[in-house]
Amino acid sequence: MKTKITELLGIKYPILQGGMAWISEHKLAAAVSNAGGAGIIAGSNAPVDIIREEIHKAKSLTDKPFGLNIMLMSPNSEDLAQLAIDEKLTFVTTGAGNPGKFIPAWKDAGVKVIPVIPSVGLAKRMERAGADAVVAEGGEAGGHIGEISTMCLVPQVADAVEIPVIAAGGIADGRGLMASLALGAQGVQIGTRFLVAHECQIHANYKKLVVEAKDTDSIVTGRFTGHPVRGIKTKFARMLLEYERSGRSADGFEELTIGGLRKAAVDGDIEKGAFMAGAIAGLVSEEQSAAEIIEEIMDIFPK
Ligand code: TUI
Repeated sequence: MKTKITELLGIKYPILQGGMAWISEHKLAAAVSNAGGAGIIAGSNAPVDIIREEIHKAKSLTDKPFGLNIMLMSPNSEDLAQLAIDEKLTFVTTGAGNPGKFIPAWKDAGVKVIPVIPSVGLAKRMERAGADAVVAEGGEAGGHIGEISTMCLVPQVADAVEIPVIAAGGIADGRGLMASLALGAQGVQIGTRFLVAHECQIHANYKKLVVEAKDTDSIVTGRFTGHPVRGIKTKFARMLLEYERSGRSADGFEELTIGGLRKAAVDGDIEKGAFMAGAIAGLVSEEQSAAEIIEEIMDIFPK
């Protein structure tokens, strides 16, 4: 399948794997890239040396293009921005902020820039700053999210910018890809379904929660902090919702949730983990290899 995104990144299928902090490591990224999509290593909060090693390991597993996700709220973002240049990566995606100040250096180095954005205004700003494409991420996505649903965001962003748009949030199968293309996107970014890929090295408890989730098992916590996060509705997540409804302080809330994603992904801690996942988790019902996932997504398109 050829779209502006397959052309831009030199990939077979217009499917990016979400750059998920604490989750998207070299093994998953390389498997997705080998299967014809675009794998992404998440920079997370990790020291730059660890991420350099992750990139080297991915390069040992694939000769296909893959990218680096930089979470702009994290203190290592400057170092990671340089790392993408030093490692001559095909592309970077950015989240949770404005990557404008890094874009000229990436462009000079030939690193393609794909900011993740939750609104039309930011998409336009990123296009003016020189972005090569944007990921328009709707509020159905897992993790830190914006307010607008994917169905409403994607066509508005597609109308507002000339650069290609990648849809994200609530997409897990071929129907989601087809719908995204109908909305004006040139590709999709998928996170939740890749959580349960065999090559994804998160704790088994995390995968089990995603596989067993039904449609109503996804909730958003922390709206009152200004950093809403979507994840699986565990007992802990329900407690957080009660906390925010009780009118207690945002500082106390942050203290409760700090390190929650690590606790989920690494320790599988059901009691205190933040099992971030998208609203489409209910559709994800089996663990498969990254290649099986991608082949299944592409299955509904004529060969
Ligand atoms: O970044 C994400 N999703 C994430 S980051 C993350 S790590 C985390 N851990 C604990 C608490 C909170 C986060 C988990 N999930 N998605 C991309 C995304 N970017 N969603 C929303 C945005 C965004 C928000 C504001 C992008 C730009 C932006 O700009 C603000 C400005 O004007 O600078």
